Amino acid sequence: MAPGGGYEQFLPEIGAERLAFGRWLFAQECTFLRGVVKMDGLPAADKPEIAFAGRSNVGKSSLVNALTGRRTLARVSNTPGRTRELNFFELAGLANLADLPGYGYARTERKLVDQWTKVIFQYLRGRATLKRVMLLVDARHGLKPFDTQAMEALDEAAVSYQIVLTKVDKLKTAELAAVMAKTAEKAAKHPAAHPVICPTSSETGLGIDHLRALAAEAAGLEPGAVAGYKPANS
Ligand SMILES: Nc1nc2c(ncn2[C@@H]2O[C@H](COP(=O)(O)OP(=O)(O)OP(=O)(O)O)[C@@H](O)[C@H]2O)c(=O)[nH]1
Ligand SMILES: [Mg+2]
Repeated sequence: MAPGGGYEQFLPEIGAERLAFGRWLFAQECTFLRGVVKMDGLPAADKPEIAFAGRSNVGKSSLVNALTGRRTLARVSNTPGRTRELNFFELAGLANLADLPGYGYARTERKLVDQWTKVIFQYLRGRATLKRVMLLVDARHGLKPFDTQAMEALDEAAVSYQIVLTKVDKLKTAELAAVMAKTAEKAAKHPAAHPVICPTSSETGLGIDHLRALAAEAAGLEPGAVAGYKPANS
Protein backbone atom coordinates (compact mmCIF):
# COMPACT_ATOMS: atom_id res chain seq x y z
CA MET A 1 0.00 0.00 0.00
CA ALA A 2 1.43 3.36 -0.96
CA PRO A 3 0.54 6.51 0.96
CA GLY A 4 -2.27 8.11 -0.96
CA GLY A 5 -3.68 4.73 -1.93
CA GLY A 6 -7.18 5.62 -0.80
CA TYR A 7 -6.55 4.85 2.86
CA GLU A 8 -6.76 8.53 3.82
CA GLN A 9 -10.55 8.19 3.82
CA PHE A 10 -10.22 6.25 7.08
CA LEU A 11 -8.16 8.89 8.91
CA PRO A 12 -9.83 11.00 11.57
CA GLU A 13 -10.73 14.54 10.56
CA ILE A 14 -8.11 16.87 11.98
CA GLY A 15 -7.51 20.42 10.79
CA ALA A 16 -4.27 21.47 9.09
CA GLU A 17 -3.20 23.62 12.02
CA ARG A 18 -3.39 20.78 14.51
CA LEU A 19 -1.61 18.44 12.12
CA ALA A 20 1.19 20.98 11.68
CA PHE A 21 1.47 21.46 15.44
CA GLY A 22 1.65 17.69 16.04
CA ARG A 23 4.37 17.40 13.40
CA TRP A 24 6.32 20.23 15.00
CA LEU A 25 5.98 18.80 18.50
CA PHE A 26 7.28 15.38 17.52
CA ALA A 27 10.17 16.94 15.59
CA GLN A 28 11.46 18.48 18.83
CA GLU A 29 14.06 16.82 20.96
CA CYS A 30 13.04 13.46 22.37
CA THR A 31 15.25 11.91 25.00
CA PHE A 32 15.21 8.56 26.73
CA LEU A 33 14.47 9.07 30.42
CA ARG A 34 14.66 5.54 31.79
CA GLY A 35 13.41 2.00 31.58
CA VAL A 36 11.79 0.53 34.66
CA VAL A 37 10.55 -2.86 35.73
CA LYS A 38 8.91 -1.77 38.96
CA MET A 39 6.54 0.98 40.00
CA ASP A 40 8.99 2.51 42.44
CA GLY A 41 11.46 3.36 39.68
CA LEU A 42 9.11 5.53 37.63
CA PRO A 43 10.35 8.92 36.44
CA ALA A 44 8.90 11.99 38.15
CA ALA A 45 5.21 12.47 37.46
CA ASP A 46 5.62 16.11 36.46
CA LYS A 47 4.44 16.17 32.83
CA PRO A 48 1.43 14.99 30.92
CA GLU A 49 2.09 11.43 29.78
CA ILE A 50 0.89 9.37 26.83
CA ALA A 51 1.37 5.61 26.98
CA PHE A 52 1.53 3.12 24.14
CA ALA A 53 0.08 -0.21 25.18
CA GLY A 54 -1.08 -3.34 23.43
CA ARG A 55 -0.40 -6.98 22.84
CA SER A 56 3.09 -8.19 22.26
CA ASN A 57 4.42 -7.56 18.75
CA VAL A 58 1.56 -5.21 17.80
CA GLY A 59 4.07 -2.50 16.84
CA LYS A 60 4.30 -0.22 19.91
CA SER A 61 8.02 0.45 19.71
CA SER A 62 7.86 0.89 15.92
CA LEU A 63 5.10 3.44 16.35
CA VAL A 64 7.02 5.43 18.98
CA ASN A 65 9.95 5.51 16.53
CA ALA A 66 7.70 6.56 13.63
CA LEU A 67 6.05 9.32 15.68
CA THR A 68 9.35 10.76 16.81
CA GLY A 69 10.99 10.20 13.42
CA ARG A 70 13.79 8.18 14.96
CA ARG A 71 14.59 4.69 13.84
CA THR A 72 16.20 3.43 16.97
CA LEU A 73 14.77 5.38 19.89
CA ALA A 74 12.60 2.48 21.03
CA ARG A 75 13.84 -1.03 20.45
CA VAL A 76 12.00 -3.03 17.83
CA SER A 77 12.26 -6.74 17.28
CA ASN A 78 10.79 -9.64 15.40
CA THR A 79 10.83 -11.54 18.65
CA PRO A 80 7.62 -10.89 20.58
CA GLY A 81 8.24 -9.85 24.14
CA ARG A 82 11.29 -7.78 23.27
CA THR A 83 10.34 -4.71 25.27
CA ARG A 84 10.68 -5.86 28.87
CA GLU A 85 10.72 -2.54 30.62
CA LEU A 86 8.39 0.41 30.72
CA ASN A 87 10.46 2.84 28.70
CA PHE A 88 9.94 6.56 29.23
CA PHE A 89 10.87 9.34 26.84
CA GLU A 90 10.62 13.07 27.29
CA LEU A 91 9.32 15.01 24.30
CA ALA A 92 10.22 18.68 23.83
CA GLY A 93 10.47 19.02 27.62
CA LEU A 94 6.66 19.17 27.53
CA ALA A 95 5.33 15.63 27.72
CA ASN A 96 6.39 12.09 28.41
CA LEU A 97 5.86 9.08 26.19
CA ALA A 98 5.78 5.58 27.66
CA ASP A 99 6.54 2.54 25.50
CA LEU A 100 5.14 -0.40 27.45
CA PRO A 101 5.96 -4.08 27.22
CA GLY A 102 3.31 -6.10 25.40
CA TYR A 103 0.72 -7.88 27.45
CA GLY A 104 -0.42 -11.40 26.88
CA TYR A 105 2.63 -13.04 25.45
CA ALA A 106 2.72 -16.61 26.63
CA ARG A 107 5.89 -18.13 25.20
CA THR A 108 7.98 -16.50 27.87
CA GLU A 109 7.89 -18.06 31.30
CA ARG A 110 4.38 -17.74 32.71
CA LYS A 111 5.52 -16.17 35.96
CA LEU A 112 7.40 -13.46 34.11
CA VAL A 113 4.36 -12.61 31.96
CA ASP A 114 2.20 -12.33 35.07
CA GLN A 115 4.80 -10.11 36.67
CA TRP A 116 4.96 -7.76 33.66
CA THR A 117 1.21 -7.67 33.27
CA LYS A 118 0.87 -6.79 36.92
CA VAL A 119 3.33 -3.91 36.67
CA ILE A 120 1.79 -2.63 33.41
CA PHE A 121 -1.66 -2.51 34.94
CA GLN A 122 -0.39 -0.99 38.18
CA TYR A 123 1.15 1.74 36.07
CA LEU A 124 -1.94 2.23 33.89
CA ARG A 125 -4.21 2.47 36.90
CA GLY A 126 -2.01 4.48 39.19
CA ARG A 127 -0.22 7.11 37.15
CA ALA A 128 -1.70 10.50 37.99
CA THR A 129 -0.16 12.26 34.99
CA LEU A 130 -1.29 9.67 32.43
CA LYS A 131 -3.52 11.59 30.04
CA ARG A 132 -4.27 8.92 27.51
CA VAL A 133 -3.39 5.38 26.66
CA MET A 134 -2.98 4.69 22.98
CA LEU A 135 -4.20 1.11 22.83
CA LEU A 136 -2.61 -0.49 19.81
CA VAL A 137 -4.45 -3.22 17.98
CA ASP A 138 -3.12 -5.17 15.00
CA ALA A 139 -5.45 -4.25 12.13
CA ARG A 140 -5.23 -7.79 10.76
CA HIS A 141 -6.62 -9.28 13.94
CA GLY A 142 -8.90 -6.65 15.46
CA LEU A 143 -9.76 -6.73 19.15
CA LYS A 144 -8.77 -9.95 20.91
CA PRO A 145 -9.81 -11.11 24.39
CA PHE A 146 -6.63 -9.67 25.95
CA ASP A 147 -7.48 -6.28 24.43
CA THR A 148 -11.01 -6.41 25.74
CA GLN A 149 -9.66 -7.25 29.20
CA ALA A 150 -7.31 -4.28 29.01
CA MET A 151 -10.20 -2.05 27.93
CA GLU A 152 -12.33 -3.24 30.82
CA ALA A 153 -9.51 -2.56 33.29
CA LEU A 154 -9.06 0.94 31.86
CA ASP A 155 -12.82 1.58 31.94
CA GLU A 156 -12.87 0.57 35.58
CA ALA A 157 -9.92 2.82 36.42
CA ALA A 158 -11.47 5.65 34.34
CA VAL A 159 -8.29 6.03 32.31
CA SER A 160 -8.96 7.55 28.90
CA TYR A 161 -7.77 5.41 26.01
CA GLN A 162 -7.88 5.46 22.25
CA ILE A 163 -7.65 2.56 19.86
CA VAL A 164 -4.92 2.80 17.25
CA LEU A 165 -4.89 0.20 14.50
CA THR A 166 -1.37 -0.82 13.47
CA LYS A 167 0.17 -2.42 10.37
CA VAL A 168 -2.67 -1.29 8.10
CA ASP A 169 -0.23 -1.62 5.19
CA LYS A 170 -0.97 -5.34 5.41
CA LEU A 171 -4.67 -4.86 4.63
CA LYS A 172 -6.76 -4.30 1.55
CA THR A 173 -9.08 -1.28 1.58
CA ALA A 174 -12.21 -3.37 2.16
CA GLU A 175 -10.54 -5.25 5.02
CA LEU A 176 -9.55 -1.98 6.66
CA ALA A 177 -13.09 -0.63 6.26
CA ALA A 178 -14.46 -3.74 7.96
CA VAL A 179 -12.04 -3.71 10.91
CA MET A 180 -12.54 0.06 11.40
CA ALA A 181 -16.32 -0.39 11.60
CA LYS A 182 -16.21 -3.41 13.86
CA THR A 183 -13.66 -1.84 16.22
CA ALA A 184 -15.61 1.43 16.45
CA GLU A 185 -18.78 -0.50 17.23
CA LYS A 186 -17.07 -2.37 20.07
CA ALA A 187 -15.33 0.77 21.39
CA ALA A 188 -18.70 2.54 21.62
CA LYS A 189 -19.66 0.11 24.39
CA HIS A 190 -16.69 1.11 26.54
CA PRO A 191 -17.12 4.25 28.62
CA ALA A 192 -13.44 5.29 28.74
CA ALA A 193 -12.72 4.59 25.06
CA HIS A 194 -12.28 7.58 22.77
CA PRO A 195 -14.75 7.23 19.89
CA VAL A 196 -12.15 8.01 17.22
CA ILE A 197 -10.11 5.07 15.93
CA CYS A 198 -6.82 5.98 14.24
CA PRO A 199 -5.43 3.67 11.54
CA THR A 200 -1.63 3.73 11.22
CA SER A 201 1.31 2.18 9.46
CA SER A 202 4.81 2.69 10.77
CA GLU A 203 5.99 1.33 7.41
CA THR A 204 4.23 3.79 5.11
CA GLY A 205 3.65 6.66 7.54
CA LEU A 206 -0.12 6.55 7.17
CA GLY A 207 -1.85 8.12 10.17
CA ILE A 208 1.39 9.17 11.85
CA ASP A 209 0.71 12.92 11.62
CA HIS A 210 -2.85 12.30 12.80
CA LEU A 211 -1.67 10.34 15.79
CA ARG A 212 0.86 13.07 16.60
CA ALA A 213 -1.98 15.60 16.67
CA LEU A 214 -4.20 13.32 18.76
CA ALA A 215 -1.39 12.72 21.26
CA ALA A 216 -0.62 16.44 21.50
CA GLU A 217 -4.26 17.21 22.17
CA ALA A 218 -4.55 14.41 24.72
CA ALA A 219 -1.49 15.81 26.52
CA GLY A 220 -3.28 19.16 26.71
CA LEU A 221 -0.77 20.87 24.44
CA GLU A 222 -2.35 23.56 22.29
CA PRO A 223 -0.72 25.29 19.30
CA GLY A 224 -1.47 28.72 20.78
CA ALA A 225 -0.08 27.98 24.23
CA VAL A 226 3.32 26.41 23.62
CA ALA A 227 6.33 28.73 23.75
CA GLY A 228 8.54 28.33 20.73
CA TYR A 229 5.83 27.22 18.34
CA LYS A 230 4.86 29.58 15.57
CA PRO A 231 2.11 28.53 13.21
CA ALA A 232 3.30 28.76 9.60
CA ASN A 233 0.64 31.31 8.60
CA SER A 234 1.16 33.78 11.44
N1 LIG B 1 4.22 -4.27 8.00
C1 LIG B 1 4.38 -3.63 9.15
N2 LIG B 1 5.14 -4.19 10.13
C2 LIG B 1 5.27 -3.52 11.30
C3 LIG B 1 4.63 -2.26 11.52
N3 LIG B 1 4.92 -1.86 12.78
C4 LIG B 1 5.70 -2.82 13.31
N4 LIG B 1 5.91 -3.83 12.45
C5 LIG B 1 6.73 -5.03 12.69
O1 LIG B 1 6.15 -5.77 13.77
C6 LIG B 1 7.19 -6.37 14.59
C7 LIG B 1 7.03 -5.95 16.05
O2 LIG B 1 7.24 -4.55 16.16
P1 LIG B 1 7.57 -3.85 17.56
O3 LIG B 1 7.49 -2.40 17.31
O4 LIG B 1 8.81 -4.42 18.17
O5 LIG B 1 6.31 -4.33 18.42
P2 LIG B 1 6.05 -4.11 19.98
O6 LIG B 1 4.59 -3.99 20.14
O7 LIG B 1 6.91 -3.02 20.51
O8 LIG B 1 6.53 -5.53 20.55
P3 LIG B 1 6.88 -5.91 22.09
O9 LIG B 1 7.77 -4.85 22.64
O10 LIG B 1 7.55 -7.22 21.93
O11 LIG B 1 5.57 -6.03 22.80
C8 LIG B 1 8.51 -5.92 13.96
O12 LIG B 1 8.95 -6.95 13.10
C9 LIG B 1 8.12 -4.68 13.16
O13 LIG B 1 8.98 -4.46 12.06
C10 LIG B 1 3.86 -1.70 10.44
O14 LIG B 1 3.27 -0.61 10.52
N5 LIG B 1 3.77 -2.43 9.30
MG1 LIG C 1 8.21 -2.98 22.05
